[in-house]
Amino acid sequence: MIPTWIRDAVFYQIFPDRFCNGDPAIDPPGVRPWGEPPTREAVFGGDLIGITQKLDYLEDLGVNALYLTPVFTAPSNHKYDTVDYFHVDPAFGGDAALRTLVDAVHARGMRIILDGVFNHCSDRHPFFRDVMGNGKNSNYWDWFTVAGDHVIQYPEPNYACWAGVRVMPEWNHTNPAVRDYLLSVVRHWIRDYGIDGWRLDTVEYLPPDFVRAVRRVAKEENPNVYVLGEVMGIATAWFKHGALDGVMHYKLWEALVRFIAEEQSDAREFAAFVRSLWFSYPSENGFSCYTLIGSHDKPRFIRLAGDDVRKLALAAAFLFSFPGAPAIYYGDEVGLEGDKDPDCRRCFPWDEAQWNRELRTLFNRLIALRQDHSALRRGEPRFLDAHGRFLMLSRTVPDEEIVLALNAGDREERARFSQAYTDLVDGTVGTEFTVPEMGFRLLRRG
Ligand SMILES: [Ca+2]
Repeated sequence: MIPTWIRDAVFYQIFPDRFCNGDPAIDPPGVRPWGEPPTREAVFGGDLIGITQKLDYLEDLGVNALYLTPVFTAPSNHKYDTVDYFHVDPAFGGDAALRTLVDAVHARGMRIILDGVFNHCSDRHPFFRDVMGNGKNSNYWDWFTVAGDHVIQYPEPNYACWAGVRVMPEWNHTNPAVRDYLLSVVRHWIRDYGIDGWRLDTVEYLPPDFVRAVRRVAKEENPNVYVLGEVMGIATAWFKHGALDGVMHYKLWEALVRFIAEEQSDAREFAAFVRSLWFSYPSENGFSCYTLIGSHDKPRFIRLAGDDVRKLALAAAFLFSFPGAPAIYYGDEVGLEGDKDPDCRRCFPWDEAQWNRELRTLFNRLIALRQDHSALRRGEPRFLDAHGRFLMLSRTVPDEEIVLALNAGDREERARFSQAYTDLVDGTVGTEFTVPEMGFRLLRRG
């Protein structure tokens, strides 16, 4: 039921308006200069043509799966307010640009998943417009939840809307016609465009049986499709009921922020929490989570870490040594800065002079090591040690064991073994290794 490719996936998350402007001719009105600090409303002209143009960059980095935040026609820069679920936004290049991108991604042996926003739409969606115009006489009246006999938007909306935001009316999922409509969207982009999965927005606000239906119809179209949920809390129930393959692992992200970025917990607390999290989920789901150190909804990790690049490197080392498909939020690999939304959605700096080269090299190396060693992708995780700010995490498959020795403290530590291990980077062999302050080693048994 869960596609096996997810165990070998390394994701790259793209916010399309901010990654690359491949075609300025289709820019929306009012585009701001590339690299200017983003505001809530600013548009920068990034598009899917730009992503296709940068596939060499992504392949060189080593990622093999893309997650795009919403691409369907919508008025905002983030496009979580869909107007037309069956067409890609013209400013992103329209349907043709998505087809070209999907085909180009597949030609490189890579995958691509899209963002499905099925909790709500835009108040400019034609069905909601119809309700606004015709009230109870609208054919779509019971597609939404309106208190009264006509829509009121000001001063307060009288209909269910996302987080009380009037421009995002919520679908009435108790109406079977609504479900059929949204499920036809799920099918369309798999069947007609060959996308490899859906990331489902705000899953915790959707009826669980609807989420289960999304997963079911997605797999009917293609059993190899990946169904990922945005779940901020503990995801056990979603897995128990077969509603999702994996979740965006925000609980692991929180633990990394507390232990490494903010130094609010020690290695023992971190390891205990991560271990209990691991055992809370069925192992096949744990291996299929999307593990992250950044997203469009959180301040950049480097900012949370007080701009200490070494902390970002340690978090990345842990992520790439832990089960789940590790994800890079565009720009994290070159040290792109950013505070909470909208600042965490800055334009990708294509001027290489602005890149942190060491960081970029580190991400390259971590991806390559993960792809070279199946233990890092498929091995069972086990903490061998966790004290102070030092931990050792083992990953084991039948013919290989790899140990991450991670030192998030300001004193040198030692990793000791009863038999010989080999450092995967510098080739040193021994039974005892120094691990520098704010540093790590990846060691293979034998
Ligand atoms: Ca453009």
